[in-house]
Amino acid sequence: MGEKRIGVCNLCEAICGLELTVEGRDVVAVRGHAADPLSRGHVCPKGVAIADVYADPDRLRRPVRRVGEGAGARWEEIGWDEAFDLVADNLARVVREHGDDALALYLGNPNAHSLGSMTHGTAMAKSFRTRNRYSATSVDQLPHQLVAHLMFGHQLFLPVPDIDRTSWFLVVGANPMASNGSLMTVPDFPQRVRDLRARGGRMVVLDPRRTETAKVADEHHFVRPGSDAWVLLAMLHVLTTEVSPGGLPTVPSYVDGLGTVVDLVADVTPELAESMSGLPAGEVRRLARELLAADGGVVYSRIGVSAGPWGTVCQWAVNCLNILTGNLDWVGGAMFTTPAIDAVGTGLIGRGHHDVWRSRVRGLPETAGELPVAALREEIETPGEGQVRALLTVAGNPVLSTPDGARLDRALDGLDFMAAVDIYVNETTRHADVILPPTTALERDHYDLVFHLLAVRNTARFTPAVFEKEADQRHDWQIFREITLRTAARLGRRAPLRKRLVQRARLTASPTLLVAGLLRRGSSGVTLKKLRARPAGIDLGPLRGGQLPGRLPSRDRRIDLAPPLVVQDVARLAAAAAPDEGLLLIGRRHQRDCNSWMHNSERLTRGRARHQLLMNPADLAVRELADGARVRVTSRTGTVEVEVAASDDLMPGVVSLPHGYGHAREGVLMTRSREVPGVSVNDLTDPELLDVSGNAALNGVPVEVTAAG
Ligand SMILES: Nc1nc2c(c(=O)[nH]1)N[C@H]1C(S)=C(S)[C@@H](COP(=O)(O)OP(=O)(O)OC[C@H]3O[C@@H](n4cnc5c(=O)[nH]c(N)nc54)[C@H](O)[C@@H]3O)O[C@H]1N2
Ligand SMILES: Nc1nc2c(c(=O)[nH]1)N[C@H]1C(S)=C(S)[C@@H](COP(=O)(O)OP(=O)(O)OC[C@H]3O[C@@H](n4cnc5c(=O)[nH]c(N)nc54)[C@H](O)[C@@H]3O)O[C@H]1N2
Ligand code: SF4
Ligand SMILES: [Mo]
Repeated sequence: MGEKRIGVCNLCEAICGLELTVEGRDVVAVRGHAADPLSRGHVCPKGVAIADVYADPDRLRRPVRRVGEGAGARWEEIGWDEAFDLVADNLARVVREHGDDALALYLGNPNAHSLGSMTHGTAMAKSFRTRNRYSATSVDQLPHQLVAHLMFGHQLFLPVPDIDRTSWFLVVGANPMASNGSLMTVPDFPQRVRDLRARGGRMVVLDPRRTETAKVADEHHFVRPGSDAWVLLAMLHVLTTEVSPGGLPTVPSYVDGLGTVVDLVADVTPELAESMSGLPAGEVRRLARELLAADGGVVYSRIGVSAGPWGTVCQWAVNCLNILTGNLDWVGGAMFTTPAIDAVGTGLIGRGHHDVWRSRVRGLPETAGELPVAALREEIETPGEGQVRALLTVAGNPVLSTPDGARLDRALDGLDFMAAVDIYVNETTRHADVILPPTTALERDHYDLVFHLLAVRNTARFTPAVFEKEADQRHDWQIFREITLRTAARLGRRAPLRKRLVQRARLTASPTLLVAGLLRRGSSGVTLKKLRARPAGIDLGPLRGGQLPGRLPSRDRRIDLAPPLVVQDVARLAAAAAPDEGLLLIGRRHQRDCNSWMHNSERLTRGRARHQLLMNPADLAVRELADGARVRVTSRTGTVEVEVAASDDLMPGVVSLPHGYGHAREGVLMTRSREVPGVSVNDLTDPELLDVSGNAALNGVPVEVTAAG
């Protein structure tokens, strides 16, 4: 029969509540938790596969150390104490011999999904005084954060589409039917869209591919990759010059810089947008007018745009569109959550900053203390003062997830020392000297410090570990604590006694204890005790409008529509040539993929292959290529060979590969993953193609496709 336990899925931003059936230490069934006020019983195939991660025989449970080099290398289990010392000794040695910046840190996506990473991982990162801090942020949402910092005064004060009440929803460069939403925690997107349409609302999608989301929308329009900026600016043009001739749209009194916006978009006509994007000028005009007329409308854009050449301009334009049409902080528009733990308001996460220093080799600006990960490879390879000689990765796989991963792969061999906090020997961690594996989702307590902040409804939920960890396992926060304290001790870094005691206390307190304290600091009335009594979660109601300007994090409580950085980049855009006439490569996600790491699950990888290069039949025909043929795809940085699949869903001139594939590499110890066909799209992406924020432009990469062999 089994026993029922409540769990939570940490595999995407939807944070679904789970109901697990367990027998002893085995999970025998996983279902959505119907009583959960946010996810309402939703679960996707990945949520069920969370049991596969827990049970995976390939998953590391004890530290391992690499013995030998190259093909002859093997992994030897070692004790925790020995592993911690090995890491601390080597990190401290490199810092002592070569300085603070010789140590680099890369934080991957699952950190955002672990409470222990949020509470203790950030403390560890701060304790390293290196400028070489990198994360998946700069291949993902960096433009969103930079724009929020510049316009609202805090990098994580991010408006969320009020999908449950909107009547007009424009989705640009996102595919929530597959991704389940991003910077929009929206469990059960399919049902919420059905509800939207049932109440007479409309969803419109702009995407170079007719995606799963496009197929359930009222309208879908193709746009050339990398051209959204012209479309969004032209919509602003319509609002500022065509809809209100002679006058200006009205904006709230706490908004500055409208005149600059009007000037910036004066020449970006819908006709210009059409020539750049392929979207007819008449449609651009209609979309702008529909947004203005909607009773609660919202523009939402995500990684198809933020990981493109004009990510920052696009995210800025999206905010401007929502503000100029009266939809920011308004029911049915782009709204701000009021979470029980307000990581923004309490200062738990800093406001952010930009360009306070630059990377050593290419002079790329930092944002909020991080450098663009597209610069990591050159910082390892280029000799000189400040060269990276040691790397610590935490829950990341930059060899598959960052541009020109193939070259980074080779560069990692040149490090003096590499350590990883990770649960697998993957394409990246295979280069490590030592890997320290933490417990996984079902073995640790969880309260979501990140995604309640970005959710379409205000809720709070604490989920105790489903299984007690085994005695010889460690939680990630315990690993971070040991690395921090032992490395600092070896470096003889002695902060003033008071500071040291506070730091030690903070590192020693469990994440759960810290959550209890943070809840007490909030004004929601939610306590850890109440959450323990109601494990499904506590509903705090729909998003609230009319919170501005009171809640604006900017020091003057005003919104800046014209940050100089954006103004300059719009000028650069105005001078840019039309997009390349050749083929442009974009990425995609599938419902049963999870970035680069769930391919070890049998239930997620059986069935029809989905790794192929998708290409419009007309583009195949002119190259005399057959559907299913093996083709060679070449970009400035690399070449891969892969099967091609004909698809009418692709805009002519555009090809698409999913990211997170390409596991068949020497030394990867993931039995099933290695058999999954496919190549890494990031062997084709280009670290020179960056948005002004430093985010990699992974979408819209010029490529050529020819017959293989
Ligand atoms: N071309 C292209 N590239 C992309 C993207 C794209 O759309 N196109 N998307 C980008 C985006 S949005 C992202 S977020 C990045 C992701 O890139 P990364 O964050 O670098 O990599 P992931 O694939 O998420 O791999 C995470 C690793 O963490 C490990 N792991 C899983 N759970 C845990 C845990 O609980 N603790 C620890 N310590 N380790 C764990 C897994 O073994 C896995 O190796 O990829 C980016 N790269
Ligand atoms: N199943 C699944 N879910 C996931 C993940 C996963 O790997 N698998 N990863 C998670 C992570 S880390 C993230 S960040 C989110 C991302 O969530 P989403 O942003 O929804 O990610 P994608 O599904 O990659 O959607 C990006 C879309 O942009 C389109 N696109 C590409 N280039 C352009 C362009 O120039 N203009 C426009 N308008 N569109 C363009 C692509 O065709 C694609 O449909 O998903 C999360 N959820
Ligand atoms: S939608 Fe996301 S959070 Fe929900 S079950 Fe699927 S992977 Fe997990
Ligand atoms: Mo991401």
